[in-house]
Amino acid sequence: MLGLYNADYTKSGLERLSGMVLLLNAAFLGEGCTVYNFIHGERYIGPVVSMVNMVGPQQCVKECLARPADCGGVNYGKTHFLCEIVTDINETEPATEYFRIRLELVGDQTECQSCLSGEKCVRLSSNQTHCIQEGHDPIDCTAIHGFSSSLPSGLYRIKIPILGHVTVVCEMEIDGGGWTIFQRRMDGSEDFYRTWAEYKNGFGNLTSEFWLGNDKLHYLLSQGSYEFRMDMSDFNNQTRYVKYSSISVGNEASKYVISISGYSGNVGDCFTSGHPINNMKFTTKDQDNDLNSGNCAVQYQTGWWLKSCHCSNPNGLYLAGETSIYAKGITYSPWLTHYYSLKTIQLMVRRVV
Ligand SMILES: [Ca+2]
Repeated sequence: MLGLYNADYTKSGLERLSGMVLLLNAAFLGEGCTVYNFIHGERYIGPVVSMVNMVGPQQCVKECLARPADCGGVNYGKTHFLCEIVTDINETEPATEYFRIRLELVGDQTECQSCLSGEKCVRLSSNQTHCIQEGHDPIDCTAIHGFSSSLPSGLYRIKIPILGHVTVVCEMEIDGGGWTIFQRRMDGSEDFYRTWAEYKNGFGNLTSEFWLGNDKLHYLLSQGSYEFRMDMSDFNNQTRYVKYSSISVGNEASKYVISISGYSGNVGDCFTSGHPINNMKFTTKDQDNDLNSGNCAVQYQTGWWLKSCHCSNPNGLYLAGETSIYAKGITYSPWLTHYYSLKTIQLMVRRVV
């Protein structure tokens, strides 16, 4: 069984986002557990016995597992997707663009021995295992939160219709937890002025800024009744949120038409009044489905459910605070007008059970 976690996971607010929990292959037969600790901003001095370019951290860990004799840990270079296999892990050095992964064999299988035949033993965090019936993979973060309400925020693997296994970011603390995050802005590291195909499939980095993808969102929400919440902050670290008791998103043939209702929150409603997104289709720079004579996505450098055009622009440009540029930033006009681009914004859904 594999499990990845970050032991330093007690921070609050958006600081947590840099310390992600990653559960790799969250379903393994119980043969004892190797736990992987991510330490950001550091690398092992080595020696490095092998370097592999252009692979993800998951593949990097697999490379390590494939050579147990000489892999003591791995360095992962985020900029160039560089995987370094190292033998000696006694010495480390600061390295901004890296994280190192320490492998640690834990447990003696006793927790897993309680699983019945036909069940999988799944390690969901550093200290908890759960028995899951075959064919009962978690369908969203609400299900994972249901296994244990003490599970931390971070990356988890879920299984949704048609698309199968998908890695998602779960928010396990805000408003009771159990939220599946489908969009996040935090530092301007990602370009959100993207094409239809890119919004369809998703883009970005799950540990920082990303759009999960319209197909994934559609199939995720097709599994039940979901509520929606958006959290935002400005550069004075003030926060606001809005919440809607119901959200659904159609398939690509419908142009991902969104249905949203049941507003609450501590700032004015943007999604069911003003320029409501309710019943709107998704529009990108290369596919105009809005109600404006032009293309609102082009006009406001975004991709979103646009009417003619918007009250809030979560996927707008990262303009970082006050700006003279009207409504192209990450704006939420009832709060800070269309001349202020927010510091962070996060959109998420939770199944109503
Ligand atoms: Ca139009």
